[in-house]
Amino acid sequence: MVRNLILIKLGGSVITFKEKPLTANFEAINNISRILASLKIPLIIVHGGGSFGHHLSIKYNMHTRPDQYDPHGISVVHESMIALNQVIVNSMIKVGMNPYAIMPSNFTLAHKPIAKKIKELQSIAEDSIIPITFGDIVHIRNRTYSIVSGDALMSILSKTLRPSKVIFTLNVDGIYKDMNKKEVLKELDNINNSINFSKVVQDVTGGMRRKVTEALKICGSGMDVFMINGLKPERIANAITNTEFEGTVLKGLRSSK
Ligand code: IP8
Repeated sequence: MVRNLILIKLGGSVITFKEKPLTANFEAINNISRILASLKIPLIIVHGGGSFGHHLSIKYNMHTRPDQYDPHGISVVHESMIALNQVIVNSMIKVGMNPYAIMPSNFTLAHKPIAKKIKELQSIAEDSIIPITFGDIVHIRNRTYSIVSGDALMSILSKTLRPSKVIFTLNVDGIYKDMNKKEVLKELDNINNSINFSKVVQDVTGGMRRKVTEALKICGSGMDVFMINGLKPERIANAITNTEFEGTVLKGLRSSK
């Protein structure tokens, strides 16, 4: 485990207005930047697509399944993610952080990790620079492309780097035990070495389902995963500094030895 390395995903529903195409939530981004700037610890950031990448992926009918998609669609989806990344990078620079944008094609090949490149991200993070990457459309092989989600990148990075905390930010307070009562599960533990996934996800959205799937993969490798409302960023700081916070912790599977 890398001491003090924190891996954070900024969810698309936090950093953009999902129902408004190509519209960043500047206020939310700036609030997160201010909070993260106050934490002097090695960070790696991943962000989602929200109303940038997702909006255009739908328009050009592009998915995670590798296919020969419309070349123009490939270009504009990729560009939209760079545009959103720039908004976040500039917000962070303004508050004195040192973000360094890195495309997933730099450290993955057909969705598989390039361990040497990923370890390089760790060295960068230990040097007061913050690697910031994002879900993207990536080349697979023979003219085929596919969307790699920021959630999948969280799994890929966690497996190689084993950060001390893995945090997903959402636009809700955590994983709900009861959707109607908006009752948040504080902790999801592994029962008999497996987390009761079906019980957890039946009331949540597809987006949340994917997030929880990736989070469970990370838990399966022994790391705790935090699900926190990114619109209340002081909770992120509290989770990082081991102060009481509102959100859900998915407990990593520990070996029984
Ligand atoms: O929002 C999706 O990343 P996600 C990126 O983390 C694109 O699923 C290009 C749609």
